[in-house]
Amino acid sequence: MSTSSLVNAPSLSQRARNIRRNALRMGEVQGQGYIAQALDISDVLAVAYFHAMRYRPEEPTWEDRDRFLLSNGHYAIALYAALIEAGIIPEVELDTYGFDESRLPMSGMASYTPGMEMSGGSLGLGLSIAVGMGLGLKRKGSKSRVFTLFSDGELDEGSKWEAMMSAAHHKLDNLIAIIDVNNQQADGPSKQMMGFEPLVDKLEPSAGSYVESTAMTWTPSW
Ligand SMILES: Cc1ncc(C[n+]2csc(CCOP(=O)(O)OP(=O)(O)O)c2C)c(N)n1
Ligand SMILES: [Mg+2]
Repeated sequence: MSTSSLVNAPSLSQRARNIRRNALRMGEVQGQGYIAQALDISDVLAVAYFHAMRYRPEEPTWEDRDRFLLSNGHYAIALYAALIEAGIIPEVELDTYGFDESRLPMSGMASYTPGMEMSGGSLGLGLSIAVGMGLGLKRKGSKSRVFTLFSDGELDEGSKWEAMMSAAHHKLDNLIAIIDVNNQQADGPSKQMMGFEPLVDKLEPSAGSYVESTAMTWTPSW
Protein backbone atom coordinates (compact mmCIF):
# COMPACT_ATOMS: atom_id res chain seq x y z
CA MET A 1 0.00 0.00 0.00
CA SER A 2 0.97 3.59 -0.38
CA THR A 3 2.91 4.95 2.61
CA SER A 4 0.39 7.74 3.07
CA SER A 5 -2.39 6.52 5.35
CA LEU A 6 -5.93 6.56 3.98
CA VAL A 7 -9.14 7.07 5.87
CA ASN A 8 -12.16 5.23 4.46
CA ALA A 9 -9.97 3.58 1.86
CA PRO A 10 -11.83 1.47 -0.70
CA SER A 11 -11.87 -2.28 -0.07
CA LEU A 12 -9.58 -4.58 -2.02
CA SER A 13 -12.53 -5.83 -4.04
CA GLN A 14 -13.44 -2.24 -4.93
CA ARG A 15 -9.83 -1.62 -5.92
CA ALA A 16 -9.87 -4.70 -8.14
CA ARG A 17 -13.12 -3.54 -9.69
CA ASN A 18 -11.61 -0.12 -10.41
CA ILE A 19 -8.54 -1.76 -11.95
CA ARG A 20 -10.80 -3.81 -14.24
CA ARG A 21 -12.75 -0.70 -15.18
CA ASN A 22 -9.53 1.20 -16.00
CA ALA A 23 -8.35 -1.68 -18.22
CA LEU A 24 -11.67 -1.83 -20.04
CA ARG A 25 -11.59 1.91 -20.64
CA MET A 26 -8.10 1.61 -22.17
CA GLY A 27 -9.16 -1.33 -24.30
CA GLU A 28 -11.98 0.79 -25.64
CA VAL A 29 -9.56 3.55 -26.68
CA GLN A 30 -7.79 1.31 -29.19
CA GLY A 31 -10.52 -1.27 -29.68
CA GLN A 32 -7.98 -3.88 -28.60
CA GLY A 33 -5.66 -4.91 -25.78
CA TYR A 34 -5.04 -7.94 -23.58
CA ILE A 35 -8.29 -7.39 -21.73
CA ALA A 36 -8.85 -11.00 -20.66
CA GLN A 37 -5.46 -11.05 -18.93
CA ALA A 38 -6.24 -7.75 -17.21
CA LEU A 39 -9.59 -8.99 -15.94
CA ASP A 40 -7.91 -12.19 -14.77
CA ILE A 41 -5.06 -10.56 -12.84
CA SER A 42 -6.79 -7.51 -11.34
CA ASP A 43 -7.43 -9.17 -7.98
CA VAL A 44 -3.73 -10.02 -7.68
CA LEU A 45 -2.72 -6.47 -8.58
CA ALA A 46 -5.18 -5.05 -6.06
CA VAL A 47 -3.60 -7.15 -3.29
CA ALA A 48 -0.09 -6.23 -4.45
CA TYR A 49 -0.71 -2.48 -4.67
CA PHE A 50 -3.22 -2.01 -1.86
CA HIS A 51 -2.14 -4.57 0.71
CA ALA A 52 1.39 -5.84 0.19
CA MET A 53 3.64 -3.25 -1.41
CA ARG A 54 5.21 -0.09 -0.03
CA TYR A 55 5.53 2.87 -2.40
CA ARG A 56 4.92 6.58 -2.71
CA PRO A 57 2.58 7.47 -5.58
CA GLU A 58 4.02 10.95 -5.85
CA GLU A 59 7.60 9.62 -5.92
CA PRO A 60 7.66 6.49 -8.12
CA THR A 61 11.44 6.13 -7.89
CA TRP A 62 11.56 6.42 -4.08
CA GLU A 63 14.64 4.40 -3.13
CA ASP A 64 12.90 2.39 -0.39
CA ARG A 65 9.91 1.34 -2.53
CA ASP A 66 9.04 -2.25 -3.22
CA ARG A 67 9.59 -3.03 -6.91
CA PHE A 68 7.05 -4.69 -9.19
CA LEU A 69 8.56 -6.29 -12.28
CA LEU A 70 6.11 -7.15 -15.04
CA SER A 71 7.76 -10.00 -16.88
CA ASN A 72 4.86 -10.63 -19.26
CA GLY A 73 5.00 -7.25 -20.97
CA HIS A 74 1.77 -7.86 -22.89
CA TYR A 75 -0.05 -7.60 -19.51
CA ALA A 76 0.95 -3.90 -19.45
CA ILE A 77 -2.66 -2.74 -19.76
CA ALA A 78 -3.38 -4.48 -16.45
CA LEU A 79 -0.43 -2.88 -14.72
CA TYR A 80 -1.31 0.59 -16.10
CA ALA A 81 -4.80 0.08 -14.75
CA ALA A 82 -3.33 -0.67 -11.30
CA LEU A 83 -0.82 2.20 -11.48
CA ILE A 84 -3.69 4.57 -12.29
CA GLU A 85 -5.72 3.24 -9.37
CA ALA A 86 -2.63 3.66 -7.16
CA GLY A 87 -2.26 7.30 -8.21
CA ILE A 88 1.13 6.75 -9.84
CA ILE A 89 -0.24 7.54 -13.32
CA PRO A 90 -2.92 10.26 -13.71
CA GLU A 91 -6.30 8.89 -14.74
CA VAL A 92 -6.55 11.30 -17.69
CA GLU A 93 -3.77 9.36 -19.41
CA LEU A 94 -6.17 6.45 -19.92
CA ASP A 95 -7.29 8.11 -23.13
CA THR A 96 -3.75 8.07 -24.57
CA TYR A 97 -3.35 4.28 -24.31
CA GLY A 98 -1.48 2.84 -27.29
CA PHE A 99 -1.01 6.11 -29.18
CA ASP A 100 2.34 7.41 -30.40
CA GLU A 101 3.92 9.65 -27.72
CA SER A 102 1.77 8.06 -25.01
CA ARG A 103 3.41 6.99 -21.75
CA LEU A 104 1.20 3.90 -21.98
CA PRO A 105 2.45 1.83 -24.93
CA MET A 106 0.91 -1.57 -25.61
CA SER A 107 3.89 -3.45 -24.16
CA GLY A 108 5.54 -2.40 -20.90
CA MET A 109 8.45 0.03 -21.33
CA ALA A 110 10.39 1.12 -18.25
CA SER A 111 11.68 4.31 -19.83
CA TYR A 112 8.17 5.50 -20.76
CA THR A 113 5.99 4.83 -17.76
CA PRO A 114 6.23 5.84 -14.09
CA GLY A 115 6.08 2.70 -11.94
CA MET A 116 7.09 0.36 -14.76
CA GLU A 117 10.31 -1.16 -13.46
CA MET A 118 11.33 -3.26 -16.49
CA SER A 119 10.67 -3.32 -20.21
CA GLY A 120 8.74 -6.27 -21.58
CA GLY A 121 8.08 -7.78 -24.96
CA SER A 122 10.46 -10.70 -24.93
CA LEU A 123 8.97 -13.17 -22.48
CA GLY A 124 10.89 -15.09 -19.85
CA LEU A 125 13.17 -12.41 -18.40
CA GLY A 126 11.43 -10.96 -15.35
CA LEU A 127 12.38 -13.50 -12.73
CA SER A 128 16.07 -13.34 -13.70
CA ILE A 129 16.00 -9.55 -13.44
CA ALA A 130 14.14 -9.83 -10.12
CA VAL A 131 16.82 -12.15 -8.76
CA GLY A 132 19.56 -9.69 -9.69
CA MET A 133 17.60 -6.80 -8.24
CA GLY A 134 16.79 -8.70 -5.06
CA LEU A 135 20.41 -9.67 -4.61
CA GLY A 136 21.56 -6.09 -5.18
CA LEU A 137 19.02 -4.69 -2.70
CA LYS A 138 20.04 -7.19 -0.02
CA ARG A 139 23.70 -6.39 -0.50
CA LYS A 140 22.91 -2.70 -0.04
CA GLY A 141 21.10 -3.54 3.21
CA SER A 142 17.78 -2.40 1.73
CA LYS A 143 14.49 -3.67 3.17
CA SER A 144 12.72 -3.23 -0.18
CA ARG A 145 11.18 -6.29 -1.75
CA VAL A 146 10.92 -7.32 -5.36
CA PHE A 147 7.61 -8.58 -6.69
CA THR A 148 7.46 -10.09 -10.14
CA LEU A 149 4.53 -11.32 -12.19
CA PHE A 150 4.99 -13.84 -14.94
CA SER A 151 2.71 -16.13 -16.88
CA ASP A 152 2.49 -19.87 -17.38
CA GLY A 153 3.66 -19.67 -21.01
CA GLU A 154 6.91 -18.27 -19.62
CA LEU A 155 7.51 -21.54 -17.80
CA ASP A 156 8.58 -22.85 -21.23
CA GLU A 157 11.68 -20.66 -20.92
CA GLY A 158 14.63 -22.39 -19.25
CA SER A 159 15.80 -19.12 -17.76
CA LYS A 160 12.80 -19.19 -15.41
CA TRP A 161 13.96 -22.45 -13.81
CA GLU A 162 17.54 -21.24 -13.57
CA ALA A 163 16.30 -18.07 -11.87
CA MET A 164 14.23 -20.09 -9.36
CA MET A 165 17.27 -22.17 -8.41
CA SER A 166 19.35 -19.03 -8.18
CA ALA A 167 16.80 -17.28 -5.91
CA ALA A 168 16.74 -20.26 -3.56
CA HIS A 169 20.54 -20.57 -3.62
CA HIS A 170 20.94 -16.92 -2.65
CA LYS A 171 18.15 -17.18 -0.05
CA LEU A 172 16.27 -14.22 -1.49
CA ASP A 173 13.58 -13.73 1.10
CA ASN A 174 12.91 -10.31 -0.43
CA LEU A 175 11.58 -11.85 -3.66
CA ILE A 176 7.93 -12.66 -4.33
CA ALA A 177 7.08 -14.25 -7.66
CA ILE A 178 3.48 -14.51 -8.85
CA ILE A 179 2.74 -16.99 -11.62
CA ASP A 180 -0.48 -16.52 -13.56
CA VAL A 181 -1.47 -20.11 -14.27
CA ASN A 182 -4.33 -19.36 -16.67
CA ASN A 183 -3.57 -22.37 -18.90
CA GLN A 184 -3.43 -20.11 -21.95
CA GLN A 185 -0.62 -19.19 -24.26
CA ALA A 186 -0.41 -18.12 -27.90
CA ASP A 187 -0.54 -21.59 -29.45
CA GLY A 188 -3.09 -23.21 -27.15
CA PRO A 189 -3.57 -24.47 -23.59
CA SER A 190 -0.26 -24.04 -21.75
CA LYS A 191 -0.33 -27.50 -20.19
CA GLN A 192 -0.57 -29.06 -23.64
CA MET A 193 2.20 -26.93 -25.15
CA MET A 194 4.79 -27.86 -22.50
CA GLY A 195 3.51 -29.71 -19.45
CA PHE A 196 4.67 -28.12 -16.21
CA GLU A 197 2.46 -29.89 -13.67
CA PRO A 198 2.77 -30.73 -10.85
CA LEU A 199 4.07 -27.19 -10.56
CA VAL A 200 3.80 -26.93 -6.78
CA ASP A 201 5.77 -30.16 -6.35
CA LYS A 202 8.51 -28.81 -8.60
CA LEU A 203 8.75 -25.57 -6.66
CA GLU A 204 8.38 -26.98 -3.17
CA PRO A 205 11.86 -28.48 -2.68
CA SER A 206 13.33 -24.98 -2.81
CA ALA A 207 10.29 -22.87 -2.14
CA GLY A 208 7.32 -22.16 0.06
CA SER A 209 4.23 -21.67 -2.06
CA TYR A 210 0.48 -21.36 -1.98
CA VAL A 211 -2.16 -21.22 -4.62
CA GLU A 212 -4.82 -18.54 -4.78
CA SER A 213 -7.30 -18.55 -7.64
CA THR A 214 -5.33 -19.13 -10.85
CA ALA A 215 -2.28 -17.27 -9.65
CA MET A 216 0.41 -18.87 -7.51
CA THR A 217 2.71 -16.92 -5.26
CA TRP A 218 6.19 -18.28 -4.79
CA THR A 219 8.96 -17.12 -2.54
CA PRO A 220 12.17 -19.01 -1.80
CA SER A 221 12.41 -20.83 1.52
CA TRP A 222 15.26 -22.76 3.10
C1 LIG B 1 10.46 -14.94 -25.97
C2 LIG B 1 9.08 -14.73 -26.58
N1 LIG B 1 8.54 -15.71 -27.32
C3 LIG B 1 7.31 -15.54 -27.87
C4 LIG B 1 6.63 -14.36 -27.71
C5 LIG B 1 5.27 -14.15 -28.40
N2 LIG B 1 4.18 -14.16 -27.43
C6 LIG B 1 3.55 -13.04 -27.01
S1 LIG B 1 2.33 -13.29 -25.88
C7 LIG B 1 2.60 -14.97 -25.94
C8 LIG B 1 1.78 -15.89 -25.08
C9 LIG B 1 2.57 -16.49 -23.98
O1 LIG B 1 1.75 -17.14 -23.05
P1 LIG B 1 1.54 -16.51 -21.62
O2 LIG B 1 2.78 -15.77 -21.29
O3 LIG B 1 1.06 -17.57 -20.72
O4 LIG B 1 0.44 -15.39 -21.84
P2 LIG B 1 -1.15 -15.50 -21.95
O5 LIG B 1 -1.46 -16.21 -23.24
O6 LIG B 1 -1.67 -16.24 -20.75
O7 LIG B 1 -1.56 -14.09 -22.01
C10 LIG B 1 3.63 -15.29 -26.84
C11 LIG B 1 4.10 -16.65 -27.15
C12 LIG B 1 7.24 -13.35 -26.94
N3 LIG B 1 6.66 -12.17 -26.72
N4 LIG B 1 8.47 -13.56 -26.38
MG1 LIG C 1 -0.84 -17.94 -19.85
